[in-house]
Amino acid sequence: MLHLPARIIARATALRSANLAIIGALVLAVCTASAAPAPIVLTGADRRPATSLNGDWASIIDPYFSGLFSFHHQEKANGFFLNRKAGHDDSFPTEYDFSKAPTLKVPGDWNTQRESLFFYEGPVWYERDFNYQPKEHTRIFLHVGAANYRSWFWVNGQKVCEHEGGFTSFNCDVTAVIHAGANFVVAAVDNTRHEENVPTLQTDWWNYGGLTRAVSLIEVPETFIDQYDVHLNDRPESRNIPDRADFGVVGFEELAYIDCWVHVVGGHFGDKVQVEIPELKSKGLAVLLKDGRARVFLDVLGLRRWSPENPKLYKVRITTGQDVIEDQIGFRTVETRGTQILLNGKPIFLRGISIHAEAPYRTGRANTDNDAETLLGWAKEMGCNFVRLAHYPHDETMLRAADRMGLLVWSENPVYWALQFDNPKVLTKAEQQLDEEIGTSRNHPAIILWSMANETPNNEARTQFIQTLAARARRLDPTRLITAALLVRADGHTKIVDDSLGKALDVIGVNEYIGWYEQHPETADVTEWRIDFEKPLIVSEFGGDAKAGMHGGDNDRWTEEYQANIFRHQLGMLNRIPQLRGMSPWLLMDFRSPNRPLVGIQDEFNRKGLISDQGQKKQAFFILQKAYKEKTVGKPE
Ligand code: GCB
Repeated sequence: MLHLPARIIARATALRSANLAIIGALVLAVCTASAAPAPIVLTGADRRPATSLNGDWASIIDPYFSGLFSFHHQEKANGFFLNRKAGHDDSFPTEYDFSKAPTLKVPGDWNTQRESLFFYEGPVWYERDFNYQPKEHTRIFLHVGAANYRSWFWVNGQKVCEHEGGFTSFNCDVTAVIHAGANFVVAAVDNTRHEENVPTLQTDWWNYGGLTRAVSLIEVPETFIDQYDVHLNDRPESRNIPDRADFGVVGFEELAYIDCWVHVVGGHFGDKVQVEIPELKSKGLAVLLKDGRARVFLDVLGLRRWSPENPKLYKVRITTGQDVIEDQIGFRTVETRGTQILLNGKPIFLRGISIHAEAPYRTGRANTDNDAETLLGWAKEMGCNFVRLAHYPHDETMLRAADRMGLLVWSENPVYWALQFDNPKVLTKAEQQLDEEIGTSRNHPAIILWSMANETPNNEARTQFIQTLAARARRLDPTRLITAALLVRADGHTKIVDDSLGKALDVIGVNEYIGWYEQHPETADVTEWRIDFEKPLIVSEFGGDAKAGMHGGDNDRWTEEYQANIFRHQLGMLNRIPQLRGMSPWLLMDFRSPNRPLVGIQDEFNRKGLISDQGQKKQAFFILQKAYKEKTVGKPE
């Protein structure tokens, strides 16, 4: 192995950066700036100094939405967002008063905070007073971690934004309306289900409403870093810049290539953007092009790659003008070769488990570091190196924890079951949520798979719709793999995977419930698989319900023994599928679902967890743990 003095590397990097301006100018010809201003993404928002607006917010339940709409259903000019007090204006009665209203905690779903709201679906108003001292020459964003499903925001009575989609973060520009001293923010959040929504009317999880994730104010300089992408590139030739041979570093095996792009809002052509990884003593500099992006390339020595065994994260500092952001990023590659999944160039078997964002012990929407660490801690204890974060983007705390703990992640958008696939408006909604998911989460080394959909009907409109999403995801992020959880067909005892959507995927996911929704656990022993794609396969769901503490024979439904029996037979069957590269059984912990009314057993919980919502491990947990720890399931790596 050759050892090259750091000096030469630095010079190589500097030369490369100098070349960038010229290359950048050429690239300009093909880059067109879009007409409408793009929404502000704020990648790494949780890494920026912020004023938290978490805590108690006054709340008014408004099932007919009369706080926003008049008796002829027109948007009011004097809705609840004005935050008047009862008796404030004697020419017209004010029939609400936030200062007298009960509070709801933010972040939090309303369903588990107040008994009367348990099944509530509809609009709820939130109000919070706050003090603020804006600095000059800054922009201020109200950053909302998630509001399920539609939301409207006003600051000091002025509308600042509307948003649709319950599982992604967004930013409302409040610069023009916030002032020094006392301010107030009002939000209306509506979780009514509609056929045209993503997800649509039918799901198998609780429709938790509210400001379910953290809310804060983020202040940035007028010119600020909106998005950035920093990743390891094992194919430096794709950089399309002079080869390293030009710098006399041929054959230098320890050299690693880190490619970055940075999108700056408010910047000018030629502004400098710097990316630095202090621990690796590496810096790269480039200039901003007319589309507001700079591409920065670092050549680094001595990189320790991120992996489940060694989840090494580096501090990465990005600077332009007055703005600086420091993130914690790990570097790894992921790709497929035939039916293999390669992590850092080596075949890997994904020993996984599916997880809903359901809070352990207290139930409700998970949204704290503690929730994330408990859930992912159980996954680690079970021997997992992989988690499927179903069925929507999980929050930043979960992804940060996965980065730290070394768990590979399948991240999923909420294209679940039967959306209106032939409705272009629905596609736009799904695209928007995908953009937000990828835009905000693109630097998590843990995420290796973007999942486009779960169990969708196999028809032309569906295939078109999801192919469009898959193409978009590849454009937004060519560094990760695209998957979806497909349904399988059966012909006697043969399971057939031939859904035409498979063509658009890098990795095929399939869900099956042998032993629960079909036949008996033992049927798995005689089941064969025909997979019509030469691609890696992940069995993204299997399992069955068991109430923790309920016991009986192997064939008594709802008992721990029955669930354990399903797992035993499934593992045997899965080991007979040559192209199986991973699994994420359904699922880690019981979760609330209104589809599960069986009294005394389900009580509105889907009981397919290997752990109960109160943390009680069921027998199947230990069966999977043994198989994962002893590596008796899956191919040796
Ligand atoms: C599925 C769905 C999942 C459900 C699960 C079940 O196939 O993908 O969302 O919760 O089955 O328990 O029925």
